[in-house]
Amino acid sequence: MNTAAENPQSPFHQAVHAIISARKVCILTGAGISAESGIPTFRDKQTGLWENYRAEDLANINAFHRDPQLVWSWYQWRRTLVQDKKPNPAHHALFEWVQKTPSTQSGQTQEVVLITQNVDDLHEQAGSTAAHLHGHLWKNRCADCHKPYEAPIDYQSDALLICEHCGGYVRPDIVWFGEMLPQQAWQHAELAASECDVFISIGTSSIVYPAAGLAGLAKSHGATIIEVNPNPTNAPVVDIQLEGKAGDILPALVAALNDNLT
Ligand code: BV8
Ligand code: ZN
Repeated sequence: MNTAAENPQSPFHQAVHAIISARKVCILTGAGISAESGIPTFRDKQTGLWENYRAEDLANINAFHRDPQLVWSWYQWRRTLVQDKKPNPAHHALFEWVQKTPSTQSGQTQEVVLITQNVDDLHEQAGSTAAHLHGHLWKNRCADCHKPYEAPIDYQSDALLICEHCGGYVRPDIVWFGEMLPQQAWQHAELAASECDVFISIGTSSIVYPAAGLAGLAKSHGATIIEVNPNPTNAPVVDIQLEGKAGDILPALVAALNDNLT
């Protein structure tokens, strides 16, 4: 019996065909690509101390101004959760794809741009370079003068840290709800989405803007939109739905590409 991967009409084959003929590919990842590494996704129910809080209610500047200790403790807790987590086969497959500087069927070098909404560093641990639209869980800066805070931090401690330059509180260098995205990363993402022939959305519920608007931007410029998610968003913008876990689909996809891309 034909499995999905063998059936030439399957979404998997359609995706491979679209990618091997694409000169430019833009990949956007969300929390779902890190799920198989053991990092809860952004909308997973929180656990323990934090089960009565919604991430959106803590990841915003008003919450930090209202109760800096609560928000800082939440990030310190998340850091203890994430610090021992490692990349999974999906992260490694993306690195392998880009690292092999693939060329298309017509022999042109294929350009692959990786954009992430995630604040973990699992793409970097796997060797990839990713543009971070929402910042970095491991970086900190002053909430007032915005100077980076680079002293080592004990993630087990909840003690609020004070900026040596202005006495302000130290906060994670992360984009909170209601805050602008880092200009350089956002412009890089907009350019990559508007120029690509194929846009692949991996492990995101496509709820948070402006990142969730990138697929529509790519589509408006003629790109084919592929989604990798075990729970399809069924967004009208998606052309090819690859229903499944990133850790299963990405290695199979890159293996199929390797057969077609030199
Ligand atoms: C902005 C850092 C301009 C925090 C994050 C009022 C005022 C201002 C703006 C707004 C407003 N009202 C609405 C907005 C826009 C707002 C927004 O979009 N809100 C949503 C809730 C509607 N956006 C903003 O505020 C942005 N800024 O607009 O600035 C501005 C500024 C001022 C005034 C006006 C305009 C800033 C958004 C950034 C927020 N920060 N993260 C932190 O991490 O602590 S966003 C947060 O959500 C995470 O970064 C996460 O990456 C992101 C998206 O979530 P997902 O990655 O999609 O994760 P999720 O859990 O939702 O889904 C996981 C998916 O994986 C699921 O689909 C699941 O099925 C799938 N999955 C599970 N397992 C697997 C899998 N997939 C594959 N394989 C698996 N194994
Ligand atoms: Zn300061």
